[in-house]
Parts: sequence; structure tokens; C-alpha cells
Amino acid sequence: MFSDKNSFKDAYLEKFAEIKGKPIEEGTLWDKYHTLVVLLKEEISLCRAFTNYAENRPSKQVYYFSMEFLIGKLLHNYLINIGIQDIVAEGLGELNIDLRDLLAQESDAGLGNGGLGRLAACFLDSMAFLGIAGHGNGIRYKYGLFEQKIVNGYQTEVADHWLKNGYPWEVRKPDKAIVVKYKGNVRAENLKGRLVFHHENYEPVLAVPYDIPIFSYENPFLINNLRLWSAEPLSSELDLALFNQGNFTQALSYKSEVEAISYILYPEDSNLAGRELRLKQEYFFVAAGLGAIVRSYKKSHGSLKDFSQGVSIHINDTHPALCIPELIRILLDEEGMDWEESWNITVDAISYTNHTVMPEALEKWPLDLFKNLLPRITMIIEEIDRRFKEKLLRRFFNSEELFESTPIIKEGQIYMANLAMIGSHSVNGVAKLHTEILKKHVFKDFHRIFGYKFTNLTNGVNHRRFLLTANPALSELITEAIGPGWKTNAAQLAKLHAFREDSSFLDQLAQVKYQNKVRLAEMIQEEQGVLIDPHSLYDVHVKRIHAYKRQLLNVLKIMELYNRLLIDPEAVQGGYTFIFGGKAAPGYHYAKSIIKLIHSVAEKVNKNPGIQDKLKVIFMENFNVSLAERIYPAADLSEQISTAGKEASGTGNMKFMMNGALTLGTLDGANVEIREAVGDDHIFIFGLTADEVLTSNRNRTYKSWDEYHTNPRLRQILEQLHSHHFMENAQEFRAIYDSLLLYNDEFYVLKDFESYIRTFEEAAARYELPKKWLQSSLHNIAESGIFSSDRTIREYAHQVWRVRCRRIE
Ligand code: 26W
Repeated sequence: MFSDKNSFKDAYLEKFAEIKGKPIEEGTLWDKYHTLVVLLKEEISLCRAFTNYAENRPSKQVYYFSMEFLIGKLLHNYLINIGIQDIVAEGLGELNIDLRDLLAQESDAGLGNGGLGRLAACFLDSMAFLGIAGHGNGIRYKYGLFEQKIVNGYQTEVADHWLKNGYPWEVRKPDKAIVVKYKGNVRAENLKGRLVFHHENYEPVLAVPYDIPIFSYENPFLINNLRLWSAEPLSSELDLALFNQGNFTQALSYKSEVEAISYILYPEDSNLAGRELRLKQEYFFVAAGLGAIVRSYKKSHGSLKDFSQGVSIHINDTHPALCIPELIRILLDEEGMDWEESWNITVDAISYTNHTVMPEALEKWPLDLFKNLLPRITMIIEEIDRRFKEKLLRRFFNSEELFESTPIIKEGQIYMANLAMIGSHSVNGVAKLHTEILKKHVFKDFHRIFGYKFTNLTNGVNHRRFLLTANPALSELITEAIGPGWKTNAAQLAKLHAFREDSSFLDQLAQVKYQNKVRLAEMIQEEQGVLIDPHSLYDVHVKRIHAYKRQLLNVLKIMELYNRLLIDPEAVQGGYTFIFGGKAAPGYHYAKSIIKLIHSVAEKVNKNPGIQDKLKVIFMENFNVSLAERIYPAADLSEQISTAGKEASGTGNMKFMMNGALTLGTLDGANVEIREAVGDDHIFIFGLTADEVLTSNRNRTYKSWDEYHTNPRLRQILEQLHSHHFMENAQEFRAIYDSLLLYNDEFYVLKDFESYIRTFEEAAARYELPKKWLQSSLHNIAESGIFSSDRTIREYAHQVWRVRCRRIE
């Protein structure tokens, strides 16, 4: 790797000339960005060759199967990881190139919806960092998550053509392609007493891999791989044959049907109607990924007998659960093993993480759809189900409820979570509370049967992206104070406690936050023309828009403050800036009207001259990884206000915390553990607990009308919601109003309203005591080490994958 800026400059100019064939002065920004990536990629692959050579003892390989990898931009992180950011910035500077302009050229790879996809990306970094041979396996969607454009306060969606200029990090590997087979029929043959199955008349699809190098911080032990599969027609001859016969439409429809498989990411993160194309996608990357893994394993080991000792397959939620029947199919049909052996190897290799308790997000598929699309896989699932029921009958012959809830196939539907539970050796939730809810409620019956499979692995986030890279000023301050060790061992952030009473340090911390807030204010002014005051409290709520995440509760709070300020402009002490961001699934009308409501309230509030300096409401368009990296460092207060029991973990909460924001939240997901870590004095908790919500749901004791009748402040807001107060059209927010009153407020928004307002006021009052606030902010940063994904991945390595981390520290 380059040792100084001159050697970098020479290499860069040489590479530019080689691939662009023109003088650098004539190069576009894209040319310059592209050259930098190509140069780094080559350097990285030299390291790869070197590390593979140095590490000739084959270690266990972990494959993380995920339908989504929300990786965001890579270049900035990779420069920091390699440790050449300064050399490169200076070298480019001497060529009159601003590195920041090149960073801006990169597409933000949005191949995921939200939490689940971003978690997968953080895990890739931590696996590489810890020296685990861990690789991602997913789909190379031509279009990622839509770009959100706000028009007149409404969300509209624009296709995310992230590949339009090409994506220089990826390497296409056509020689490693795999054929994936759909439809057709299965013929059974009796070969010397053994039934052998042949899949015939299938529709073949070629899966072509594109590899992206995963390169972590400082001298990594390994350079891992993110393999994304793209669907292509099997061969052009097939098209040609059809063309020659005059079957033009059929030839074209074959091509477009095939390409549809990796065309676009489904933008729903719950409530997905069982569509054939989605099922095709799920089988596509499972069959391609496993095909390639088995091929390479056989090449180095000869047989698959010890497969599960050399390979761990992790399934990120149930979307890749077809790994279970697919691996059995390979072992049975292609390797000729018997059922027992195939089953044991499969269960031993596969582990599963659940990420949601929302019933509508638990996948189920019509059996008929399955049979038609995946005939052999369906047979295997039926056999797994049959054997499972048989065992169940022997062990729990008189427990009727077990027979109702646990089978894979029920009333003509395939339940993917049940398949994943039965066919894996480990199942985990993503925060303590979530895992308890899985054990006691969602998978209660499975917990009786397979208690030993359950474990909790609380999520974590890549602190090198969300703190080191995203917040350079804070990182520098931390490093000056405690040295650089926290970058490789986030637990060392605890050393910051020593600065609790150090007023010069606290001043600097305040300065850093202030500067980050100024930067965000400038961005908002530039993009929206709205002036916000960097001295005001930045209260930030960014995440997918969903009823259970209760952006609505936050809006009601703002409406209430506004009402109060209209009567008495001195009613609140400081100034508040409420910042929202997040996408709604395109078909989720309720979430979309929440976005419109935020805009309508913003319009009213921001334009009222009487309260100009007290209240501002901002919605930041197109929340994605890059925008997130701008927002977290500037936040004072982190809104984590889901209905208790509904948010599996949350990971934004951790990113805010490590950037020094204080949490205003319910006892839900990982908020519970954030509170355990920081103590009650450094977090603002309100609202019903998960148990209270469950009990109230069970006993049906909650009547939202009671809140309406007994709380005049609330009544006023609700009436404003369905009058002309915010909108010309009084019907605009009818669905929201009805959800709260007519449909009895499923997410306890009204129930939690009072305690939310009270707790917000406590937080706002604390903000008026700068020293106390800063001490709490520092305390949060100091305690955030356990929420690094390095900690999480160490736990996966020890408890689930049984693989050694080469990095010892
Ligand atoms: C069937 C469509 C679909 C697609 C995605 C259903 C469900 C999903 C995901 C499981 C939703 C998701 O992203 N869950 C989030 O996972 C994060 C990482 O574990 C958690 O932090 C969030 O709490 C959880 O909502």
C-alpha cells in the first residue's frame, strides 16, 4: 500500500492514464472517482492474495445469507480502514482534485429496506475486522430501495438506478455462475431399492455472481467477500432458437421473466403479500449461494460428510429459510446421502435470526404456489413436516396446542418461521426483551420443544462507520483523550468516564456537537430554505415510517407544544428543532399520511412568525445511509418511541447514543439495554411496558375514547386533526383520526401521550442545564461500547457458529 502521497500520486496518475486513456485534466469527476476505486481494489486484492497465502490453514467459513445488504458508500470507510485517507486527500489535492467531490460520486448502495439490511452490512465489517472468514450472500438488485421525493408534502417514489454509471467495487465472475431450476416436474426412480428423484422439464435461470471485497480496519487478517447474484437467461442460443422459429414474444418474455428476478428490491419491510416473484428471489440466491459453497467445499474437501464442521450458514430472518430444504436436496439427490445424514448435517450447519414479532411480517406462502414453482423443494418440506409431526406425537402425544402452532404446513400455507425453527440448530432474537418475547409468546410452543436452541444476541452497529467515519471531530476528541484503542476495542470508550468533571473536555465536546449541528443546519437551509437555530435542542426521529414506531406520537407532541405557544409564547424555555426522516412502503397508505401530516404541521409551525425562534419542524427527504451519517452526529435527543414489545431491537438508537445523543424512549427493544448501561439518570424513559401492553391486549381493557374524554389537551389536537386546521381537506387525516378513536388506537399512542409529553419536558429542562446535559452525553458515549457490532459478532462466533476470531483483543 502507498507509503506517502507521492507514491500514491504516481500510482494514481498511471492508473488514470491506463484506464481512461486521456489526460487527467480532461477527466470527469466520475473518471477520477472510478480510477481511485480501481486502484484501491487492486491494492486490496494484492492483500487478499497475500493474506490467503499467509493463512493456509483452512478455517471454518461463515456465510451470512440475507435478502438485503444496506451497505451505503464504501470508499470513505475503506480509505480510513486502510489508513491512507490523509495521503490520498493530500495527493489528490496537489492534482487539484477534492477528495470530497470524489466521495460524492459513489452511489449509496441501498440494497435493503432498513434495520435488517443495515445490520447485515455492519456484520460484514465486524466479521472481517475480527478475522472470521465470513461472507455475505445476497441479490444484486438492479434497482435498490426507491428514492423518496417529497412533492407538496406527499411521498413519491423514484427508481433507484444505482448501477447507471457502473459500480466499480464489484467484480463479475461469469465462470462461477450457477444454474437455478424452477417449475417442471419430479420423476421418482427406484434404483436398487433406493428412490432417486429427477427434476425434469424445469425452467433454468443462470445466476451470475458479482463480488465486492469486504475490507475492515487496519491490517485485517482476511479480506472477505460480499457475493451478490444477478439473474440472466441461460444462454443466448435459447433466445436465438426461439427467434429463428419466429417465437419472438416468447423469446423476449423468457429473457424479461428471468431478468425480473434480480430486477428490484421489494420495498416492504412488513406485510408482504405472497407474490411469486418474491419467492423466486428467495430461492434464487439460496440455490445459487449454496450451489457455489458446496462446489468450493467439495473441491477442497472431497466429500460433504463433514460439511457442517467447515461451514456455517446463517439465515437473516426467514427470507433465506429455503437454505434448509435446498441443502437437504443437494445432500440427498446429488450426493446420494440418506435422509438422516442429510438432515443432521443441515441442522448442524444452519442458524437463524428472527428480526420481527409483527404477525403480518412473519412469512407464509400458499402451498400451491410453492408446488408449482419449486416442486422438489416442496416435497422435501412436506417430508420435514411429516417427520417433525411424527416425533412430536411421540414426545408430546397429549399437547394439542403444540400440534396447532408448530407444523410447517397448515391449511394450505407454508410457515417459514416454523421451517427455520425446526431446520436449524440455533435461533436468536436481537435484544434481550425481544428474545424473551419470542420464548414466551411468538414461539412459546417451540420453546417447549427446542428450548436448547434459543439464545439472545443483542444487535450492534459498526462504530467505525457511525462514529469514526461519520463524526471525525468527535473521533479526534475521543482519541486525544483516551488514545486510539477504542477504534479496535469499543469497550475502551469507557475510559471517557474519567473526563466527567473536566470542564475543558466538556467544552470541547459541546463545541464538536455545536459544529455538527451547524453543518446540518446549513444543509437544511440549502435544501429547504428553512433556517434552524443550532443552539436549539435537535430532537431527531429517523427510521422507516410505521404505525408501531409511532412517529404520530411525536407529531401529536409537536401539535400540543404549538397550541400552548399560541396562547403563551413564553410557555417553553428554549428552542426546539424537530427533525424527521424515513421512507414509507409505497403501498402503506397510513404511513404515507403520517408523512403528509408531518409536512402539514411543519408548514403551519415554521411559518408562524410569533413562534419562529421556539419551534421548527423539518422533514429530511430520502433518509438513507449517507444521510444518516450526517444526522446522527448532530442529534441531541434520540426518539425511540415504539409501542413496547413491538420493536425487536432498533439499531438507530445505538448510533445516536455513540454520537452523544440522549435517548427519549419506551422500554422496548435494545432501549432496555441502553438504559441498563447508562442508568436512569442518563436516559428518558416513558410509557407502558411490554407486559402492560400484552396484558391490556389480552384483557381488552384499553378504551382510547377514555383518553379523549378525560384529556382536554388531547381532545383539542384530535379535533384539529380532522378539521380544516392543518389542511384544506378535512378528510386528509381521517384514517389517522379513525385509527386512534374508531379502531381503538392499536399502538397506544393516546395512552402514552401524557407520560411522553412529561418526559420530553424533563429532557428539555435538562438541556437547559448544559453541564448536566454534557455529562450525560459523555456518559452515553462512554457506555456505548457494548453496542459495537464487534461485540455482537464475537458472540455469534462463540455461541452460534463455533468459529474462532483471529483477533484476540
Ligand atoms: C416479508 C417482508 C419483510 C421484510 C423485512 C418482513 C420483515 C422484514 C424485516 C425483518 C424487518 C426489519 O428490518 N426488522 C428490524 O430488524 C432490525 C435488525 O435486527 C431491528 O433492529 C429492528 O427492530 C427490526 O424492526
